Amino acid sequence: MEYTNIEVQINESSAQITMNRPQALNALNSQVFVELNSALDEIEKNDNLRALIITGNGKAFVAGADIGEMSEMNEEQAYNFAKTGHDTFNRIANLKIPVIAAINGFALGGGCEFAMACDIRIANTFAKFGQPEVNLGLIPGYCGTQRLSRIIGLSNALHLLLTADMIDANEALRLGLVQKVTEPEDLLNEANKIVSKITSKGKLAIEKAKEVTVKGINMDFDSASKLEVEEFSKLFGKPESKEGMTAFLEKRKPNW
Ligand code: CO8
Repeated sequence: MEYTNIEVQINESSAQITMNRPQALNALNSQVFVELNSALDEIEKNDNLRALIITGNGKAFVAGADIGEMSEMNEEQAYNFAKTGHDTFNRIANLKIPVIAAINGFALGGGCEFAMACDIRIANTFAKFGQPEVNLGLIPGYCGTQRLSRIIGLSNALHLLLTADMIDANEALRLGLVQKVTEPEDLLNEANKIVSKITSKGKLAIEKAKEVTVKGINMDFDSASKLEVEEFSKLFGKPESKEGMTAFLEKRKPNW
């Protein structure tokens, strides 16, 4: 597919999606979701990929769902638009490979929800976060009510959701919404450093560490513990763990 609202870069072992609708601060409209899903198809099919970076062009990561498009919607259309966002972001959250959001500017409303569907978030000092939907007489519709409270806790989430306050990158770091803050020129370097660390580990171990953690947070504790034991023990039947442990004992780097 030819992309006009996003850029997709496939490297040897990682991919990057750059949101590229800067004239509308990368706002999410129906066409953006079509392109995002097509990029995800491409990424899912490529077994060489070990990590995905998502970032934005211009002064926004994503400034939310497209308010112009939403203003024309009836209830049914809004339901479908919200469902498309849920499905797309759940796809990202459940992607086998880790996803790093490199947040270069505004991450508001649907943009903050997009970032929260990613596994790790780093931000530059220009980044701003918030769930301003109540300013529009709306609530988050891409799972922000659920992901925000799981990431920063119930009261911190309600504080942001109910006041629509916009917070800067350092406040986001303090709340645990992002894991690192960088200078603007260092953002992608830092994201790629994380990618390099991830790609130096066992491929299956990385996939399973993500899968069990992401699935587990939405399960009851006993079921999630059971899932961990099952997936942990299955790794002992794989050459990757044999090589990892042997390499440690032989005081050498694993040859995955
Ligand atoms: N949708 C559409 N266009 C947008 C959006 C948006 N979310 N954000 C910015 N733009 C456009 C502006 O309209 C403007 O266009 P134009 O130049 O044609 O007038 C252009 O981008 C540049 O924006 P500004 O001139 O406003 O730039 P500023 O630097 O002055 O301000 C802000 C930046 C503070 C980010 C400001 O643009 C803003 O407040 N944007 C809206 C932020 C917002 O409210 N986001 C939440 C939207 S609601 C949402 O995301 C719900 C998600 C769930 C949806 C469920 C589906 C039904």
